[in-house]
Amino acid sequence: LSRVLRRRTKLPQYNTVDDAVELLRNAKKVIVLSGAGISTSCGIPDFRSSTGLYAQLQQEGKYELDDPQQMFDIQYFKEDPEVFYSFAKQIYPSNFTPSPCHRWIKLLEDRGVLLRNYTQNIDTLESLAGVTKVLQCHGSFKTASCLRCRTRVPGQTIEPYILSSQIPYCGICRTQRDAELEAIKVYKAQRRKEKGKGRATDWGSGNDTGESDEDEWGRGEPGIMKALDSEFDECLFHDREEVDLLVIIGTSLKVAPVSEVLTHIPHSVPQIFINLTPISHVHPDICLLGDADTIVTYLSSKLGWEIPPPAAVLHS
Ligand code: CNA
Repeated sequence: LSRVLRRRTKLPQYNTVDDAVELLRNAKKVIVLSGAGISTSCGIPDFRSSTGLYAQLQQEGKYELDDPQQMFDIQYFKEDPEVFYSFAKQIYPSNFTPSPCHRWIKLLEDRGVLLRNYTQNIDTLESLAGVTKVLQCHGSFKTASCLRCRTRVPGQTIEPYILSSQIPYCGICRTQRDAELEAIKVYKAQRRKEKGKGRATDWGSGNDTGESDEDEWGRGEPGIMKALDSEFDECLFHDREEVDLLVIIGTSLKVAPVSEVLTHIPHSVPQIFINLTPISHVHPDICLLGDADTIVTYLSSKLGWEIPPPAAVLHS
C-alpha cells in the first residue's frame, strides 16, 4: 500500500525547455507572476540590476537606502516621501510601448488560459497591452489617496507633481488647513482688539509666542498623496484553488507579498521561472535564464503561437 501511495503522490519532474513547452501547451489556468524585468526592454529600469534604479540612486549619493524596497515601504514613505517622488517619473506610464512579454501575457489571455497576471509593476504596461485579468500587487498610478484624510483621486490629478519630481499634497486637507488658518487669523485679530481695549481674556492668553499661524495650526503640511493603491489577498485565496501552472517572469522575488505567492500555491502546481539572473532563495521546477522577451518568443515559436505585434495591442 505504501508503494501505491508513494506512486500516487509522486509529482512529475519538470526540468527542460521542452517540459516548459508541454506544460504551456496543456495548461488551462495559468498564473503569471511578473516583475520589473519584463519592462526593462521598454526603457524602464528595474530595481536590482547593475543599471537599475537602486544603483542609480546610490550613485547619485542622494539617499541612504539599506534596501531598494524601502522606496516602496509605507513607513519609509511617510518619513521621507521625497525619495519615492524623486524617481517615480522614471516608471510613470507615459510614452512606453509594451514589450513582447506584456504581449505574450495578452496572448495567454486571448487563448483563454490566463487565470491572472499578478504584476509587481506599477507602469500599467500590462493594461496598455490589453491584459484585463491583471492585479497590480503594489498598486498603480491609476488612483492616489491622502495619507491623512484618505481622500482618493484619479492618478492624473497628481501627474504634474510626479513628472516634476515634487511631493503632491491633498487638496481637501489644504482647503481645510486654509480654513483653519483663516479662523486663527480672525481669532488673533479679535484678541489684539480686546487687548487694545484693555480687556484681554484668558482664553488664548499665553499663546502669543510669535509662532506663525502655520505653526499654531500644529499639524504641519496637508496630507501627502500616496500614489499607489492595491488589493491582493482575496485574489490569491481564490486563484490558488484553480491554478494549474505558475509562470514567473522578470523578478528577483525578493519583495512581499509576491515573494510569498509560491508558498501559498499547492506544491503540485508546476513552476516555470524566466529571468536574466538566477535566484537562490526559491527553487522553481524549471529555470529558463536569459532575456525574457527572447525566451517567451522562443517558447511561442515552439508552440506555434504568435505574439501579437505592438500595433495590434495598442489599437485593440
Ligand atoms: P527587481 O528586484 O529589480 O528584479 C528584477 C529582475 O528582473 C532581476 O532579477 C533581473 O535580473 C531581471 N531582469 C531584468 N531585465 C530582464 C530581462 N530583460 N529579461 C529577464 N529578466 C530581466 O524587481 P522586482 O520586480 O523583483 O521587484 C519588485 C519591485 C520593483 C516592485 O516594488 C516594483 O514596483 C518595482 N519596480 C517596478 C518597475 C516598473 O513598474 N516597471 C520598475 C522598477 C521597479
